[in-house]
Amino acid sequence: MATFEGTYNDNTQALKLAIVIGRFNDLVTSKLLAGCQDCLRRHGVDTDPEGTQIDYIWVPGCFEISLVAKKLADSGKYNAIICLGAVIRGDTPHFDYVAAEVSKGVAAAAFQTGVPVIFGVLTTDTMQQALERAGIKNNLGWGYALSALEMASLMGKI
Ligand code: INI
Repeated sequence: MATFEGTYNDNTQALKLAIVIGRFNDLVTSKLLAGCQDCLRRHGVDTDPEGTQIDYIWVPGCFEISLVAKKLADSGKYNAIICLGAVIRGDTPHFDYVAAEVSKGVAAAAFQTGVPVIFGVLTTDTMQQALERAGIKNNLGWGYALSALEMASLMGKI
């Protein structure tokens, strides 16, 4: 029997990635994107929007992310897709609907297509908590990029 593991530096200059970003709460999502790009650049990926390795797709909000992620995954063009969004709890149940749909939808896009689709969506109670996770303390965008690199590598091995 064997052990399979993805790595972070597996021919990264040949990867094709898509990043889907929700414009809602873009104070947060643009910071997640910057963290994501920083990580990818440091692992050898060309993050230039005019380059050949990453397509960037902005959508209105998290609710729209899954549809676009599924369409991108269906195209067969990408080794991994990273979804970035921020759902912040307000005074109404809206948060619950949006958070539930995006989490189910991202999982379904990956499961139905076999393409890694990374769930880079913050779900927090406050804007402060979201900003802390988007760079004030830590930038989770970095980790989402690492997950994409690892899964793209792993899917090529198993
Ligand atoms: N979209 C988000 O990305 N984050 C949110 O916190 C949010 N809230 O709370 O309303 C949100 N709503 C918009 C939603 O994603 C859709 O864009 C909109 O409903 C149109 O379909």
